[in-house]
Amino acid sequence: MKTLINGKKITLFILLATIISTGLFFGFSNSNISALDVKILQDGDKPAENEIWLDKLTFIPKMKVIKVGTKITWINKETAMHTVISGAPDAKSGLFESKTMGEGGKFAFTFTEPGIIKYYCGTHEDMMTAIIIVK
Ligand SMILES: [Cu+2]
Repeated sequence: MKTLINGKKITLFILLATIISTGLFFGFSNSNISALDVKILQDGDKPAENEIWLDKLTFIPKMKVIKVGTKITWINKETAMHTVISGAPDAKSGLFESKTMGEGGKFAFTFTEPGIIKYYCGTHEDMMTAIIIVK
């Protein structure tokens, strides 16, 4: 009888531990991984170290920190036509400007100075972000 009670207690402890750890795991996931990241992981496909994808009308990753001398390659992963232009829609900076890219189109630029470089898509001007270049 005593053994049975101990057995039930152990089972209950394991059950509670499982529920708590599962809750922590999913709670952690939900607060730190956006729906977009989850989609990328499910696809089993994500940008390489120095790639930025143009997909679902956004840049992936949206923000990136790189070192001076890094060559970034933007790749259009969808059928929508995109461009990559330095600056902002009302103020091109002139540092770089791609041609219009269809699906699979690529554009590369090597950042040689530290700073924060804003860039956007000329065909979807709400697609706008920045890249941070550090020494
Ligand atoms: Cu675009």
